[in-house]
Amino acid sequence: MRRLVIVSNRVPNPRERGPTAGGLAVALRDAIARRETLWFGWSGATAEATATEPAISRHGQLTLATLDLGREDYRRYYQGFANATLWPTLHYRLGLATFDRQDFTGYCSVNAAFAVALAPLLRADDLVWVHDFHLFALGAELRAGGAKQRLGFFLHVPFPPRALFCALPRGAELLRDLAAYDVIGVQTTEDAENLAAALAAEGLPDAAARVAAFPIGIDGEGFASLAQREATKKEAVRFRESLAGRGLVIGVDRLDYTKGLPQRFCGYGQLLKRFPEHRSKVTYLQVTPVSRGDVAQYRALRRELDEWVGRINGHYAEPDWVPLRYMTRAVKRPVLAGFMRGARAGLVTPLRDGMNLVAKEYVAAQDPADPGVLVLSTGAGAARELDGAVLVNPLDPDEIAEGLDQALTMPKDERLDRWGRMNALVRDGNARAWSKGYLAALEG
Ligand code: ADQ
Repeated sequence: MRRLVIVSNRVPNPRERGPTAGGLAVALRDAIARRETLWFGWSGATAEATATEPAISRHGQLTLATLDLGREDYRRYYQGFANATLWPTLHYRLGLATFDRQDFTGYCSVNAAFAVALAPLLRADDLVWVHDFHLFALGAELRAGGAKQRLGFFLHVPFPPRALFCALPRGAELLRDLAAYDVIGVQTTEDAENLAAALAAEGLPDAAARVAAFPIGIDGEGFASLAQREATKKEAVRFRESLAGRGLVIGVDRLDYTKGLPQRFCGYGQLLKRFPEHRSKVTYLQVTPVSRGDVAQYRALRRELDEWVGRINGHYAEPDWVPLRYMTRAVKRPVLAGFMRGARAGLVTPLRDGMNLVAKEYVAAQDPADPGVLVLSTGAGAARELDGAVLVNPLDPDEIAEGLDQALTMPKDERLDRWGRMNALVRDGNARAWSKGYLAALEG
């Protein structure tokens, strides 16, 4: 079996195995377990200058090769072009994108530095799988250095319509870089159509033909047994008791402006206003650890959410009832899994999301005998697959309120029917099927 080379912005910490590992590490676990793998990327540490020699560590069949980033490169490539330019643009938020030519130069030079450091580690028959928007240019840099291996790319976030992407300065250059890859994977057919149209319009019809959708999945069975186990543990029991028999609505997201949190909080406020029968009968727990706290837009979002929480609780709380429990500290994934199982509704309303794994995790976590209802944004890639969800437009707080009301009052027969359809999909379209399907395409 050919060796797999994974390249991503961050390389996971090898100590974080099992339920604490990040999304990508979980999604790729099966692929890694089956064959010899080299995982290359940023160490997560910064230094005076970007390293030229990777640090190598071996863990059985898996070898990790990591580079420290120079502080200026970190600022230009990571905080700058990747997070402040590409992230908002790819999520259809052109108005939030900033462009700085030096950031773009920093982005290109880190992609080039990755290629130079990776090239000597490659074997002739390696399969190279590059992940996400931080590394659009890596394939072209590897080709420029003479790489002949099969090179694959997978974009975890959405790809917007061509006119939107091409409004980005240097957007055309990034499309030409993408053409270096043999397989160009995205999450949904909508993303695939958008990206193929952009490549074709750039005069790259062959690259357009290499674009395909590979919707990412989770380890549904693993998450289901985790949730079942955790629901009986001390933390989940104490939490359940604190609800005093009230129905639970749960939201789990990174603090990010793509996740639609102000609209979601407003929607919950509308539920309490327009459907007063739910007052004192329901509790909404939102777990949202702060991410990218050093970016101004994220600090502003945090303030906005603090205000929403104060407004809703100030207006509706009773001495013995807090309508919205909001946490910006991280809660461990296993504990969250146990909480999800006890929730009558999972509220997942990103404005745009490549897939959204929380939606699939919520489905997997449910008790098959008495499942809750997923209220899901039409802007999440997961909405293309999870047709048993109550779908809502995440920009319309009233629609969110109506969706929540529908979820909280849904008869058991309907809940069972909707959940059964979604659960079959989550189990079959799992992480293993995703990596297997992608690698089969990459092997050609
Ligand atoms: P993310 O934007 O990080 O991922 P998502 O897919 O929802 O979004 O979550 C990834 C993982 O992080 C999930 O396993 C989830 O449980 C965990 N997580 C999220 N919030 C958490 C919290 N508060 N506490 C603990 N764990 C939390 C990007 C894209 C997505 C795409 C994934 C995978 O933006 O659209 O689905 O990659 O391709």
